[in-house]
Amino acid sequence: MAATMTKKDLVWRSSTLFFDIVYCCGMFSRIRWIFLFLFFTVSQCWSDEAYEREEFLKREYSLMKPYQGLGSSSSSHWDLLGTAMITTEHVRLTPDLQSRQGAVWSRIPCYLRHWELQIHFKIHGQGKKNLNGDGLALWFTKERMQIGSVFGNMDLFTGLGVFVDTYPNDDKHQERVFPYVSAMVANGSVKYDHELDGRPTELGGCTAIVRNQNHDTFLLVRYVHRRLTIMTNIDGKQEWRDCVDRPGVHLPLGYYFGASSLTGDLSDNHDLISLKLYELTVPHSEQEEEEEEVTIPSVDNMVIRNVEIEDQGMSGVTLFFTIIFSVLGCFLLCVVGIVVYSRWKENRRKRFY
Ligand SMILES: [Ca+2]
Repeated sequence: MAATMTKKDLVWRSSTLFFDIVYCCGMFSRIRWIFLFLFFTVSQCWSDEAYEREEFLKREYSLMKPYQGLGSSSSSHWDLLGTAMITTEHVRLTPDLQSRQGAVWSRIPCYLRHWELQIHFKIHGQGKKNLNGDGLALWFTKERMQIGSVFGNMDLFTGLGVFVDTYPNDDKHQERVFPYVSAMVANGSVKYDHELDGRPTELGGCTAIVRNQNHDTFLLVRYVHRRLTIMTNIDGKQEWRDCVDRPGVHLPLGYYFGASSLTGDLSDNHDLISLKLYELTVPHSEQEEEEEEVTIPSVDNMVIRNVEIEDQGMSGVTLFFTIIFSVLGCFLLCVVGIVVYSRWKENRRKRFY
């Protein structure tokens, strides 16, 4: 936004100055039309370049310093939950202590079609590498203000979750380097699988060495024309790197933005410095006009299903007791059958004599 305004201002000021000079010199008529033609051509090129140039910060969905009245006042746009607390420098979702859960949730449902969320965060703590946990998550969901096991939020959520997972629970897959950023879209019937670090349901992801860094670390989540893009800026070089790029992601309007975090046996400070939401103005596509309103989150070419029920089936303990009770039942039926049969046989014999 700032970059565009500067360029356009510069062009406009230059044009005004140029008109004055040209007018003074009496050459106004022909040159004016040539100049106007050039000006509009250049402006058109800039506006076609990219939607970032037309972005607008939406303060009602953003969380920035100073965090005055956050959570407590009625005019605040955000609520705090669990261990989340405000300092002058950040909103600390969890301290570097075991078994803590904290979150911040936007109070206003978001009806923007195209948006970009930039997250400035810091994860740091005393624990050595892989002796820290569990990470933080960003949310765009139907539900809000629920404490739970998925990075401090409820399981079986409806919407989008973006996870900065700092602890590798699944030690069988050593090829993946943690911390790891991944995304998941769920429709209220899918569990996040902690033991597998969410692998069965992830849309994509990337390694992001974000812990105990001295420089600032950022994450970007962009949703434009049903395309979900996640980028990281974590090297202190002010460069965005691609992490997830997935078309065909259908998210309903009217969901809530949130951020949450959880510590278990292992811990970290999970600090949120800012959440900035930009509305992106993008060229309207005919395809978009034809599309029906999304009511249930979904992803093209991906079946969102209940992993727990379909994949695990009957557990070992359940199977053991089912067999035991079946055998006992059969035995009992046989005993009853034998008793009834011998009584009947005895009665029959008595009748004969
Ligand atoms: Ca994990």
